[in-house]
Amino acid sequence: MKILSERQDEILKRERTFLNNLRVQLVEFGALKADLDTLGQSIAQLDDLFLLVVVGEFNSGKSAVINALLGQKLLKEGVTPTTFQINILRFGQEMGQKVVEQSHEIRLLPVDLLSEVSIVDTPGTNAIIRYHEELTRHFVPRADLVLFITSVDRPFTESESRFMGEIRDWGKKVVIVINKIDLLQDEEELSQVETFVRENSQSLLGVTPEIFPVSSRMALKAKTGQPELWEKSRFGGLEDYIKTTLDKSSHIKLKFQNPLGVSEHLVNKTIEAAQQQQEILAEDLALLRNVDQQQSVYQEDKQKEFQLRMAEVANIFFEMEQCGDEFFEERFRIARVFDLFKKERLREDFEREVVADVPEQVEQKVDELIDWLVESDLRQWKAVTGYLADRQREHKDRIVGEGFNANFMIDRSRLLDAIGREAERVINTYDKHYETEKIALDAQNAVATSLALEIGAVGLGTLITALATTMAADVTGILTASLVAVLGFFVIPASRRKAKKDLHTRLAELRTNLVETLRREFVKEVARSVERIEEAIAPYSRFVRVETSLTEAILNTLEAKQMEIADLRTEIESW
Ligand SMILES: Nc1nc2c(ncn2[C@@H]2O[C@H](COP(=O)(O)OP(=O)(O)OP(=O)(O)O)[C@@H](O)[C@H]2O)c(=O)[nH]1
Ligand SMILES: [Mg+2]
Repeated sequence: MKILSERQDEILKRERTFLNNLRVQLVEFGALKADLDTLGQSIAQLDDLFLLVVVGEFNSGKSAVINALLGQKLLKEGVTPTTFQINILRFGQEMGQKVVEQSHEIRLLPVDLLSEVSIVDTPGTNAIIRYHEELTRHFVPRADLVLFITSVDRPFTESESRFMGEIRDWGKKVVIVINKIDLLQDEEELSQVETFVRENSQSLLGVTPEIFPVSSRMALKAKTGQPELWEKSRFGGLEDYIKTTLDKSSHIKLKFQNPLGVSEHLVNKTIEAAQQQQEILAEDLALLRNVDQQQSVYQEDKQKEFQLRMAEVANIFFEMEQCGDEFFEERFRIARVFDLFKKERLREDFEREVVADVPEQVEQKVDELIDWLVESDLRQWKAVTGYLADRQREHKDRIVGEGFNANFMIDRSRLLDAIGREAERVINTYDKHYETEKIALDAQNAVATSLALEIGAVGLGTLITALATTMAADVTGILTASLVAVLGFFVIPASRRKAKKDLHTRLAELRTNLVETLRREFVKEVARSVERIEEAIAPYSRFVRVETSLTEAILNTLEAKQMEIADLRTEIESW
């Protein structure tokens, strides 16, 4: 017996595969349990594309009729109550069974017919009370056809007629099978039984149902090696009837389309959620780009500011140079030649007039620079934290539905919170004094090292004073030494020139060295500050990047599913 055409069968297989894959995908995407259940039900519906429910008194031969339909003795038959629970028979590549709840069991059997119709075998009507609820809720309402089995030896028992009344109330199509006709002597007896059953059921149902007298025992034998018994079993009529009742194209179409409608709804819902997520992520990405930009602007600003401040430092040195030139012009004169021998005095004068407060001025400039650097580092932290906090607030009130993007929203929120807390911690514990001291010390040590001076924690000013003083000693020293040797008119202008030149060279060296060293320190500091902020937001930016590509993949998958649904729909429409 075959109900579906080959094409329908193929579409059914495709649809089943599609639905099962979709379910796996939706589980992966974190779909809601309720949605998964709905999909599960619609898959089960497709698994039981047609549901044939077989009921009747115990021993009437329900299991035997099913065996005959399947063409194999797959169910246990017996003269005493044999079937103790509701068995739902479905197609399976391999035999198998699973208990679904306590009251019914799914048996998977590798019989072709079952891929088109699922059959429910039930315990005898006298034992049915226990399963009543289950049958009412699960099977009879979904049944496409109810086969009511009664047997010639005990036609239409009391419990059977009660149960038939219920089925009628469910509005189900009932077909009566009078089983075991092989037990009867002749046609006469058969027609007596038939009349009895017809009259009883008619008064019960209000209509005359289809009645099929059969011998399921003979039918099974006919299918398993004794084909000559087929006619006698009269089973063919029953099979034809089942086939034509179920094979209604429009009816099948509806059955095929229903799970697709459910799938489409779920896919669209998930796409919507994914798109929402994508929007949030796009904004997140924009924010991160903005922070990036802020960071580069911050770095550039620092560079510019540094150049300006260093130009001021350079200026101090130029002024000192001029001052030095004037000093030498003024002192290196014939008229004052004897003063030049007073080396100590000369040195002191140089210190007082030329070096003067240059070291303090330079130190102050550098201190200001460091203060400003520390201050703007803190400002940058606050700015970035501010962005993130705003971002967090923006979505905090958003109702984080359940399912799909709930986890995403929670993770994201948690990350932003963590960063917020970290930033807050940094800002609260930011010790400006300590930071400033540390940078100042670093800078000073760097300058000392680069000038090959062994001066500890004495401050940049002391350092420059020391250098300037050595310089003065040198200049005056050279001068007096040459004066002692050749005291003459020509020596003085030459010495003056040499003193000036020496001073210029030394000052240029000092200036370049100082500025270069400070620049290196400064660049390092700025980089450190940028890096610290970047490190703090790294988990968030990683999350945003990963989620962005994940969401895109999900959307691609779901869009492919939409196409597949449309495709299956067209196929079903056009068969
Ligand atoms: N002679 C004859 N015996 C049959 C026929 N069909 C079933 N039987 C026998 O009747 C007995 C009951 O058959 P089952 O198929 O177990 O009946 P059931 O309705 O499933 O019974 P429960 O599961 O106990 O409710 C078994 O011994 C079968 O071999 C038939 O067509 N002719
Ligand atoms: Mg049985």
